[in-house]
Amino acid sequence: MWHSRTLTASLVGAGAFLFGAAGTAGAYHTRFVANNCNYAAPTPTPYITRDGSAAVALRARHEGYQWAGGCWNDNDRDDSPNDPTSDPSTGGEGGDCSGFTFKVWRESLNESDASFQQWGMLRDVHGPYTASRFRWGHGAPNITVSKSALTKMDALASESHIGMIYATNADGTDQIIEAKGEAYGTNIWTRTYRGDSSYGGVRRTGWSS
Ligand SMILES: [Ca+2]
Ligand SMILES: [Ca+2]
Repeated sequence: MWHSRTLTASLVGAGAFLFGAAGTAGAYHTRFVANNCNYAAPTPTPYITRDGSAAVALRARHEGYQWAGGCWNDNDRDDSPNDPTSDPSTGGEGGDCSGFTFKVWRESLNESDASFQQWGMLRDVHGPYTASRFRWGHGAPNITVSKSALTKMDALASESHIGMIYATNADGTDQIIEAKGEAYGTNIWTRTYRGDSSYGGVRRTGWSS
């Protein structure tokens, strides 16, 4: 979701820098990424299942949210709470909605490459897709699909958000696993995105099962 806010972020970031230069800002920084994350190359994986992908996603449950981020641990707590939501450079724990989806779907940084790439939990990577770009099926691995055809670990995406389907409830709502926001972190919530016309169905192609 960060792309559409890049200009705003730049302006706010510039302001934060000036403020920081005065020596009074920056106390919120946990330096989570700097202290915990890495830039290791991904491991190509020829076989990927929806259940396996759900297990990968569950490791991020109860972890933090970081705008434009993509690095988390598995201690079931947000290690970087209360970061300013307007600042994409706080270096906190967690993915944002699209970074989380990118990593769980094991996508490549190369948008024309549909292969599966396993990124470590502590690998700081967001990937090239915003929620909006997922929404419209951008990138070789991604397609749009009818919402009625969606199944486990497919996604519902809007111009500003994306979440993956962990399970579907009897009443037609979905249990969505998503990186929701700074105040919420990453978790599973029952959502009505499927019935919301601003959301479309999105699928990562190539699953083994
Ligand atoms: Ca954590
Ligand atoms: Ca945070």
